[in-house]
Amino acid sequence: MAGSVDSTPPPPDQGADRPDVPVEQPPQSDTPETDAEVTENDEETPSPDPVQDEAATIEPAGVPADLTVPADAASVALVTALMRFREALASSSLSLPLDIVGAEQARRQVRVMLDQLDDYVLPRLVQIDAPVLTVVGGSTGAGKSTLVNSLVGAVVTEPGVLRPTTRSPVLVHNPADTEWFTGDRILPSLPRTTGTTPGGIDPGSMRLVAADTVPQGLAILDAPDVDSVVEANRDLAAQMLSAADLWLFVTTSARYADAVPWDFLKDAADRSTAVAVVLDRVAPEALDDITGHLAHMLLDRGLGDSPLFSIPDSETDEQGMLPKEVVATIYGWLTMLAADASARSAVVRRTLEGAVKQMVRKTPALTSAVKSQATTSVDLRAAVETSYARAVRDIQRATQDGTMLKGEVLARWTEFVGTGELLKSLQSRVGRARDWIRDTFLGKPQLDEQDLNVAVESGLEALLREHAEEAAERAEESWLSTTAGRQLLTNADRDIGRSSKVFSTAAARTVREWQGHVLELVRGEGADKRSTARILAYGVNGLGIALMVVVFASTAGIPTGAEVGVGAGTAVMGQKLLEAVFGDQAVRNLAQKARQDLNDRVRALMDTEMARYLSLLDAHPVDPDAPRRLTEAVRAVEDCT
Ligand SMILES: Nc1nc2c(ncn2[C@@H]2O[C@H](COP(=O)(O)OP(=O)(O)O)[C@@H](O)[C@H]2O)c(=O)[nH]1
Ligand SMILES: [Mg+2]
Repeated sequence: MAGSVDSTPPPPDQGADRPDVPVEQPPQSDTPETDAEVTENDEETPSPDPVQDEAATIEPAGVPADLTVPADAASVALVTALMRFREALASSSLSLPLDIVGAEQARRQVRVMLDQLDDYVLPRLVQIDAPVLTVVGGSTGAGKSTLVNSLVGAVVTEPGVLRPTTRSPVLVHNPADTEWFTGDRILPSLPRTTGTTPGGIDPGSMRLVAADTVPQGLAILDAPDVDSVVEANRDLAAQMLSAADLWLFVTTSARYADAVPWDFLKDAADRSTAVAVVLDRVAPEALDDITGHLAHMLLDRGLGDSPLFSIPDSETDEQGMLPKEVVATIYGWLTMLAADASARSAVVRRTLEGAVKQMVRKTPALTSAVKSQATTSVDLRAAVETSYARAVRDIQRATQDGTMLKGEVLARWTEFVGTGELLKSLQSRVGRARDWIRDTFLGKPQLDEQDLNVAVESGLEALLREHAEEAAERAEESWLSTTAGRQLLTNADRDIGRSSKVFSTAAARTVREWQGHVLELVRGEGADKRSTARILAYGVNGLGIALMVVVFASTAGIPTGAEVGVGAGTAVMGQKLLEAVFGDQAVRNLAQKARQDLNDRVRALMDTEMARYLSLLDAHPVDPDAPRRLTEAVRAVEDCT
């Protein structure tokens, strides 16, 4: 509900604290009146009776139902392109999760662009006839609120020394323009409050005040200080300035060279926003010097065509207002602007086009920031994958090149197959090994394979553990060497640089399951009766162990004759034993299958270990397609401008 302020200054006893005057506005036409004459209240609404000022308020009619999309095809195309661009922007904001160089800036850029599209560009394009929003901006104490009150001729916004930092921004408009502002057409993130009492305390909302001294077709927004000590207020000030059709930038003769306002003015110049500058509290004798200098500064910074107004230093009255005559020029200028449809449209189009062009200009840098995210994410993943792939490869090698046939495994195996006799037999007459094997094993299926099994188990487990440790360590190291990697590791288990807590158990299970699978292979191979009989004769466990030994010696080569050494040589016995039972080809197949199965299990085991790293990365997803979408979307916008 918009409060209303009379054009005539209120009598002293009523003051500015007059309660809300209930007013209901007629639905806004598509093309608001261009002349500044005050529109009277709708006749359906009883004229406010001064005696019944505190009567119940009437709900405002809300957003105009007939939102108009600009009729010309070019504008429609631009709106469509900008909506797509908005979508691409919103999705790229999700694709900036990694703290790499330029990420924070890019995130900010996305926020600023989204705000600007929502707060200004899209609503403005869709409703090109909406009143010109003049945002009064500047540093703390520059005199913004005083100027707004003096222009409106009533205390609508709180000036003063008290300076509450959490004060809601105030938007003053003509009563006939109410409908343009009550809805969420512009600055949709700010809920509206109404009422004429200045100094609302909710900084997250915007107070609407209807005043018939403000010409129809133009609204004045008293924004928070651009240099407020409260960050939220500074952000809000920036957001409001980017929602402005026109900036009325207030500065004082003492502070016009301050850096912060010029950062904003520079941004306005970059964006070709329409800006008018108000130089406040100028001592008459310094007027020429200071305005000359300021005009020069504006020219230097690309704002040479901005109107420059000066307000001579004057006493404020008991309501804190400046004398009418000192603000008359600004008031006259604003009124003229409001009354002139083509001047208004020129201001709006200039700021609108400037905003769109600035977005187009700034997008490539944003796109490359999004691209860097994707590259970084790929790099981080690759570092981890490489580390674990190496572990898998190393284990694969060590389980085939004879490495496993050392120590305890070798000792148990030689114990199992016997040493001296067999070796001698192999060395002198390899061809007779088969006979020996038959003689040795036949009828002794209950040989104690248990020890050997345990030795294989613990040997393999130790191998897996060693490589899992190394992989984890390498992965952590590589992540620690990058900013984004360090960021991901902050959410990690402290022990991520080591194999996981459950690794030992998982590795033991993997080995046991592989051993089980090897036995299955052996059992499954004896399909015909003859081999079944032999398998029974030699024992499934014994044959299974022989197969494991063959696997462990796969790439070591099966030596013959004089080359036979202790490690690889003992594998020959396994090979011969299996060949005696299954035949050469079958043994090759069995060994191949057993090897493949071991590799698959090792890979699965390491994948689980690696998943600890990848899940950290997956918690920061980057869409690799985001840069392309952004580029295409901005190109479409560019084509419309
Ligand atoms: N004498 C004098 N005081 C002013 C003038 N403009 C602002 N002030 C005072 O300066 C203080 C800050 O003004 P205010 O309008 O609140 O500044 P804002 O922070 O930019 O909104 C208040 O005490 C005002 O009364 C002026 O032109 N002349
Ligand atoms: Mg103020």
